[in-house]
Amino acid sequence: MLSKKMEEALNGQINKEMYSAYLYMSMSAHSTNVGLPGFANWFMVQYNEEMEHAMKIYDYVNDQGGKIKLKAIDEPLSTFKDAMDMFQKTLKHEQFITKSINELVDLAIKEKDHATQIFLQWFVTEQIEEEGNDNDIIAKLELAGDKGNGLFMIDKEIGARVYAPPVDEKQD
Ligand code: OFO
Repeated sequence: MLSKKMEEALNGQINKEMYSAYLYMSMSAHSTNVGLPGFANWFMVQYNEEMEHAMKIYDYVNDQGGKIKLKAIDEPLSTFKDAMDMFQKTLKHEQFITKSINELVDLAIKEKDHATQIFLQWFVTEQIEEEGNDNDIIAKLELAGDKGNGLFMIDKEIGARVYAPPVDEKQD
């Protein structure tokens, strides 16, 4: 069972994950517009992952007998200076999400909510991977440059990213 405070905070995190999905969908559209299909693919995979994060929390709140309360999703940016700008904004956003997950863990500890603490560990680990991926691509853009041949190569490389849907853990 969730406390009201925990329930509210988890609902808030669903909104943040939905915003993340929206933001990356917007970056995907922008990448398509400027002729970067690999970046468009990468951000669309990211969009799918964010929807998965939102649904994971949604299912958890329901499983705990909590109440889902959806809120409006903020409008994301729709234009970006270049590929580097998109990834710097992505990293900054993921750092914000990491902080938000850490605050949820702090609250779960304060509330002595062991189930939610365990549930959130998946997100703590996921954020290490998310920030790591962004740092890697930023390093590549710094190294190879974010125009001409270098950009073309990175676009090709990240265009190979494939979305792997989660296996259904809920089969009893
Ligand atoms: Fe990008 O990890 Fe969820 O938001």
